[in-house]
Amino acid sequence: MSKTIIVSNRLPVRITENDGEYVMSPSEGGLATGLGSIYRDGQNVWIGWPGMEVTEEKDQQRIQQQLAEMNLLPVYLSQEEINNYYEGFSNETLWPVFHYMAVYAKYEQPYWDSYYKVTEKFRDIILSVAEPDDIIWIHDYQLLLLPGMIRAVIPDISIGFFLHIPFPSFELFRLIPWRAELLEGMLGADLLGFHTFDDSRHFINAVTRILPINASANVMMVNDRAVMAETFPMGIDYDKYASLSKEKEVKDQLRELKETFQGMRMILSIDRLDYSKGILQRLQAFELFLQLYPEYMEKVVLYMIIVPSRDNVQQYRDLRDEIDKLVGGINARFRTNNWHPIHYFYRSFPIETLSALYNFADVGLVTPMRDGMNLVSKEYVASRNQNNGVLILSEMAGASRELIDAIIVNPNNIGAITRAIEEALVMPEPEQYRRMKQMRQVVAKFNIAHWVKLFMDRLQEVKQIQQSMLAR
Ligand code: GDG
Repeated sequence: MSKTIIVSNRLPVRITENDGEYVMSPSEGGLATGLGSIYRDGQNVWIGWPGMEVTEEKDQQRIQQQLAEMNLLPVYLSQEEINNYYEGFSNETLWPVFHYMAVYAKYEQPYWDSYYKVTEKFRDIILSVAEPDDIIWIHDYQLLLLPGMIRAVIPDISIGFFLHIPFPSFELFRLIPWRAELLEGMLGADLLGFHTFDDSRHFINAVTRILPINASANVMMVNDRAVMAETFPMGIDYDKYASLSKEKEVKDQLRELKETFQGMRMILSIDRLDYSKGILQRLQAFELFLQLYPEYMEKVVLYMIIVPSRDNVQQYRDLRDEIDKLVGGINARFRTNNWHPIHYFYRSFPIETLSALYNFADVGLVTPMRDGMNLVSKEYVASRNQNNGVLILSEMAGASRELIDAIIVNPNNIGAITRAIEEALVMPEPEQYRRMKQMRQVVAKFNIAHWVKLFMDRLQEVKQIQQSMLAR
C-alpha cells in the first residue's frame, strides 16, 4: 500500500519541556488542520523540524518516539543550521526577493551552503521511509531544492510541491545567484502549485528564461517527464470560524468587547510582524484618516495585533521599533482623556480571542505590500455570521483574486486606504450584506479540505498523464 508523506520546514506541533518531560501539543495552523486528515491516517507521515534545538542523542530519540505516535518524523537542526538555512537563506534571501523587496536581500555563500546541506538532511530522512510508489507533498520556500534531490534517487516517485508565498516576476527572481539551481530543484516535482495564476506564470517564465527548458502552456518537459505548474488558491477551515462564535469563551469575550467599546466602531488589523504586511503604511493611512475626518474622533478605534516573528533578524527588530514609534506618535497626537485611537498589542492570542474580534470589528483592514494568499482576510469573512462588516483588502494579496467584493486598495496609496476606511464606515447595511454574502460563499466553498483534495487529485492525474505519454 502506498503512503503519503507531507514535508514542511516546521512540524505541526509545539514541544515544551516540563521537569525533564517533553509535552507535545498539535499546532492549530491552517495547513495543519487541512492536512490533518491525511498525515494522521495509517502509515502516512509528516516530516519536518520540531521547532527547537535538541543536542543530546537520548533526548532526540525520546522526542522522536513521542512524535512517532502522532505520525510525525523530526529533522533535527543545529543552531548554526537554523541561523544559516532558516533565518539566513530562507528568510533573508528568498523571502525578501519573493516579496518584491530585493533591497533587503542578502546573498551569502554560507547561507546557500547551509540551505543545500539542510535539504540533504531532509532528503535522507525522507529516503529512510519512502517507497517508490509513495506520494510526497513538499511545502514552501524553505525546501525549493528538495523535489530535485529526491527525484535524483527515486526517479518515478510522485512529488507535489506547493509554494505558500508569491513567486516573483523574472526580473526579481534573476537577481538570486543560485537561481538555476533553485528552479532545477523545484522541477523535481511533478506538480507545482501556486496561490495565483500570476505566480505560476512567473515561475514558468523564469524556467524558460533561465534554463534550457521550453514550456507549452503550463507544461514543462524535464528529461521526458511532463511537469505542470498550476493555481490552487488555499482556503481556510470555514466551518471552524463560522461556528467558533457559538462557543461560550468567544461569547464571553464578545460581551466584554461590546462593553469596553460601547458606541465605538472598530477597525481590526492582525498580522505577523513582517515588512511584507504593509503595517507602517496602514498606520500612516489611519493617521491621515483621523486628520481628514475629525468627526470620527472618539468614535473609532484601530485594534492592531502584531504577532512576534523572526525577531532575531535586524530588519524585523527595526520594523518593530518603527511601529512602536508611529503608534505612540499617533496616540499622543489624537488621544483625549477618555479615548485613544490605536489599541496595539505585540503578542499572540488564543483563537477564541481572534474569533471574538473578527465577530466584533466593523472593518477588517488587510493591506499587505505582498502576500501569497493572506488567510486573515478569509478568517474575517468566515466569522461574519450576520453578513455585515466590510473587508478592505490589498490588491497585492493573493486573496484579492477571490474576494472581489472587498474594497480593493493599492497598499502604497495611503490616500486610497484613507478613503477606503471612510467608505467602509459609511457603507449602507444592504451593500455590506450583499458583498459579505458573496465573499462568504467563496470562502465556504473553496475551503481548506477542497484545496487539499484538488491538489492531491491533480497530482494523481499528472502522474497518469506522464505514464500515458511514455506509453505512446
Ligand atoms: C504564509 C504566507 C499565506 C495570527 N495571529 C494570531 C494567529 N494568527 C494566524 C491567523 C492566520 C495565520 O496566523 C496567518 O496567516 P497569513 O496567511 O495571514 O500569513 P503568513 O503567516 O505570512 O502565511 C501567506 C499562508 O502562508 C498560507 O499559504 O496565506 O500569504 O505569507 O491563520 O489566524 N493565530 C493565533 N493567535 C494569534 O495571535 N492563534
